[in-house]
Amino acid sequence: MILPRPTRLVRRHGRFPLDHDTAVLATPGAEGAARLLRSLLRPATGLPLPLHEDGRVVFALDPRLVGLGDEGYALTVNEHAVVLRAATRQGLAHGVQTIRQLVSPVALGARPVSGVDWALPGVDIRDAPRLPWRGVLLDVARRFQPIGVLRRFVDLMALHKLNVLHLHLTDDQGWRMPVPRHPLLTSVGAWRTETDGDGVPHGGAYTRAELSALVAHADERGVRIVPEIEMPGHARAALAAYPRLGNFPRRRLPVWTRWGVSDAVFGVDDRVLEFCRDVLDEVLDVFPGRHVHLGGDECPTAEWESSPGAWARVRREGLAGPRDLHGWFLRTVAEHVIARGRAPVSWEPIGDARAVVMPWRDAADARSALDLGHDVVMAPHRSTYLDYPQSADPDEPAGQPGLVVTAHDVYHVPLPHGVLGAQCALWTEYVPTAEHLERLAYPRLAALADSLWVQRPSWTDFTDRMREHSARLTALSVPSGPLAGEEDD
Ligand code: TNX
Repeated sequence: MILPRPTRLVRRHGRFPLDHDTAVLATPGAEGAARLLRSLLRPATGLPLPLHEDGRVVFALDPRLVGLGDEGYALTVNEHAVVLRAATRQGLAHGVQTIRQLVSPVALGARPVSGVDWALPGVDIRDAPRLPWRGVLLDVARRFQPIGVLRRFVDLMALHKLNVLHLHLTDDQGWRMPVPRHPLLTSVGAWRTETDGDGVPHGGAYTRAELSALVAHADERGVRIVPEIEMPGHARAALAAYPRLGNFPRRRLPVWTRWGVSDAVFGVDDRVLEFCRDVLDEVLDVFPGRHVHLGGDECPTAEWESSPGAWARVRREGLAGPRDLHGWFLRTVAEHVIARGRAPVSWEPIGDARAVVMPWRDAADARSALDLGHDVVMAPHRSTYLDYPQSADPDEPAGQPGLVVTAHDVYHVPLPHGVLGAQCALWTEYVPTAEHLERLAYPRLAALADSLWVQRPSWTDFTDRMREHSARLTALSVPSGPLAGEEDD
């Protein structure tokens, strides 16, 4: 049983044997998908799957294939051949994951297994997602994760045909992306002396080469990365590196060692805007995707209220008061992103600048954002925040207190008509290890993936699929949590 459930799947007679003689034929542009399948199956099966013009596993990139959208694919398996066709490389990448799921679950493991029949069952599949934005936020600012953890995170997303990794790269507690013109962002801003009084220093940053390689790795798997640089709040790591970016330039602040929302926010003079443009230019360079997230959440205005520089800006821009500086700041920076041909994303609507908005407080906020003409990606915390525990079981690892978000809650994330999709968020204040991260992510991300992909989501159908899918997660050593939730729809 494939997860997410394919749009249309018909079983056919016959099986296609995958063995040491099986070769792959790829049309121009489809070689990447062929390579991907080989690298995914190789560790457990040992099958060489070489490229050969007589290959009977056929990968075809065919831009004239219509009716399957940007991400769809068509797959036929019978006793003679496997034929995967798609109009885009992303469609092929999703098809590869389906082929992988048609093989025995042990094929997903990292170590060689013998004595297993790797044959594929005969099928006829036409498949395409219901919604185009099926995402996950990963907060690497609160806890730095080595790049290998991110690669594996992308691999697991791809298995579920999730297609957007929203990388939360900066926050009060750390800055993870190097910007050559502002080297202290990572030499200072990536490090904090301790967290919550534990006395243990924490930090780390990626290199540009690592991030570029991650972009390419994700792209081969049909996943795009939306980088987020937080502004004007959640900016204390940047202020620790460059105090002049703050409202009180002579004040020295360390990278924050507590959780919560720091009062220290960006100042509003021209040098700060110039800095933000520099940072974003580097971000646009490293991350070629259309969307760039500007943050924009939880920005206390107390500092602006008491800063003469902020009042000067209020007068210069003809604003009603310091509270309006938040919208002004984001609008100004968003214009820069738009001028570079990209699309800004933010947690709140940015005035009249068209943006992708992610309502996170309440699903009802989506309606007003849609009415204002924004694109909307649902991120309401009650159904998508994976830092909350996924069951009330006392053995459940600790998370953000206050709420339980079950797989059932995620599956039923509200999707008002007209939204682009939804995403889950893995904030990491309460997530100390990479293992804990995966434990929180699954099976809830599988629930999100199925709910956004299939045309008519059904919780019962999903849980049936999940029983088989768990064997795949086990083969991949994913320490997944309980499938908690209601028993029916
Ligand atoms: C709210 S939602 C945040 C994050 C925290 C999270 C903790 C949003 C845009 N901001 O900064 O990590 O809650 O659950």
